[in-house]
Amino acid sequence: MADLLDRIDGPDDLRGLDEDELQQLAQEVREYIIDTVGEIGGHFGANLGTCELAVALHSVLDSPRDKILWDVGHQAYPHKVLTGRRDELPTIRQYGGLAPFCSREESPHDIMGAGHASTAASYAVGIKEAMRRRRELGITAEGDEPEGRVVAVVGDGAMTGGVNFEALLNAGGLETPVVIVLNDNGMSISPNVGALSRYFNRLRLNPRGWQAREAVEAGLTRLPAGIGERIERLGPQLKESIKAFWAPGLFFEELDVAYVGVIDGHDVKAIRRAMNQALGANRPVVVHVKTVKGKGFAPAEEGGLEGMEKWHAAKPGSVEKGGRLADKGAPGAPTPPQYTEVFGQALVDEARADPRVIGITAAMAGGTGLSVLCKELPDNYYDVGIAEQHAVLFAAGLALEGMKPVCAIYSTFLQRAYDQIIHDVCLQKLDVVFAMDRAGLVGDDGPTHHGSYDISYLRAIPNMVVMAPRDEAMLVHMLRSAIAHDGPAALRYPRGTAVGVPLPTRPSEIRIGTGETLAKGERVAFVGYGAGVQIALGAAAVLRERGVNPTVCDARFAKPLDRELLHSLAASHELLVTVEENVLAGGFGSAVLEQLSDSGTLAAGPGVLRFGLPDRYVTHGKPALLHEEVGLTPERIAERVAAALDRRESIRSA
Ligand SMILES: Cc1ncc(C[n+]2csc(CCOP(=O)(O)OP(=O)(O)O)c2C)c(N)n1
Repeated sequence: MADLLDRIDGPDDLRGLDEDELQQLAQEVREYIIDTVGEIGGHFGANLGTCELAVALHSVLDSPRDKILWDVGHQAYPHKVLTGRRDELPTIRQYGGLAPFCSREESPHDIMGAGHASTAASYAVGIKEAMRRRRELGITAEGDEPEGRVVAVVGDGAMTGGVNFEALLNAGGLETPVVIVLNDNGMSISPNVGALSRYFNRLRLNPRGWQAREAVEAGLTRLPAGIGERIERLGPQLKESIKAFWAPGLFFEELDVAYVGVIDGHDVKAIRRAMNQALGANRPVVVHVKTVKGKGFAPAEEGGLEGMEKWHAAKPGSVEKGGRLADKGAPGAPTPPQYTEVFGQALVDEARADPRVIGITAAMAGGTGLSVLCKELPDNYYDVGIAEQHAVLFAAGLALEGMKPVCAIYSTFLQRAYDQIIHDVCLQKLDVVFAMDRAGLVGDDGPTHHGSYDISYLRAIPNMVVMAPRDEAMLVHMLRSAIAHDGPAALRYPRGTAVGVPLPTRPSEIRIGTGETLAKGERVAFVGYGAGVQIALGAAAVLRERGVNPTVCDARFAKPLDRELLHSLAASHELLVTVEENVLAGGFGSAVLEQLSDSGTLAAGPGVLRFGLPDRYVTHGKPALLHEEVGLTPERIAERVAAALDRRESIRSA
């Protein structure tokens, strides 16, 4: 019954609809998302929660002249559907299909690109200030008048990110008239945490209408028989505590940001009314909207916190048309465990052996495997919210007092905490371990989430040890080694299924800065790093079929490098081939080149070929397709190595 949705080719088509029809349209968008995303997989629960919000915002605002910014963008599917991308929704997150988050290249209605949380409010303040400047300077393009309005939609999880507060403080200070819609469903991916989340809960459970601070202040002095004046006389403190009781959202009001709430986020009419009020104010306003993650999909909505967490994203084929759960069929042959799982269990084992070991996540308990630690040893576990910078500083604090913190943060999100790693952990030589899941190409989540840079950004830092396991057994050994090492140490491992080797019953420490030779051969020496070792082993196998028998080594460390191993390989082979899943710029291969060059080995020694990620953002799609696109497959590498050997041969014989 997509009567209305079929007619919506862009936000302009919403103009002719009355509020009942808008409400119906939101439900049609929801059903379409359940059917589509339930089948192909993708972000799910958050999108079912924003159907009414997207319809209401697009009906009140005039996008793209007015700017609607979706923080993270994982909840922007209804927005995509309403802005001309309805028919392409079945391609979302797939190679060549719609982007997983908002993308400036994809649509003029996607005002900012994102994927990482807590950025929208800052963009909003910048955009609105630029609009003001342009008006003042007379730089307005035709059709730009009147000045656009700016609305950022920020989840209660994303609100906990520190940079979001930097934006609010700036907006309050400048009195920039932006509207921040607080999309509050009580959930981050897992249940939201921290004092702010508790505050939102209190507001949600006890909404007192939408009084703004001015109304309460006026009300206080209008109390009967001079009570108001008496309150005034009793002093500012009592006045403040009475206001705090009567004025919801005082927290924001105190930052000079007006507050409107709590609004039912599934009532289009109510959202439109609140938005019109907020957009009319000449100062920043937070509109607090209460939504349900997974709204309209029973397993999420009725499954409590667990249901909502489980349906943050839908697996492909998990929902059939009409919202029924798909029959999973008989279980297949057992597959190797996920790296995430192996890490989670290994950390539990470490914490059991040494209670000083503490696991820290920034709102990614499930994604990092730390939910097992949370369940089994809750005293050794912290979720700090979407607050990567704080996570690292918090770890530094723990380390200063003799704890052994392990920051389990995806490679891509650790980028947020770069200064803390340099300035607060490495310079201070603190005993903090960084465990980076999702290193390398992550697949469907695309360029905002690929872990493409950590080797480069970490190996530049003094005192840091940088390592990567080639399989799940080595992951267990490396976690042990990182915890045992006195100083900062980082390990990276990829998303997805591990190799399938047996796990050690007891982890052993690996000597820092030592590589390992896996196969001895001649002419070509592959030096793999992390997941690159498996690719190197594959390439060597292809070359063996062509009559070349390469040496294969696992470097294990990008810093410090195993210089002895490198120099002996350089002395005995024509070609050194490095393989890594990181940008080539500054990565592991660069480290090898630097070492060989600095030691004078390069001039007289072997050729060096480096394989890794190119100097461009790699798109989204299944990892196999992406590996093919960037040439990081055993076959493609073997081809290039064989060609390089042939070239050397012909030069020699010329
Ligand atoms: C910097 C950063 N850290 C972690 C994440 C992973 N992440 C994606 S969505 C999400 C939850 C966001 O919660 P909220 O803003 O409340 O949105 P909801 O999904 O509840 O609608 C998290 C933690 C991220 N995208 N960016």
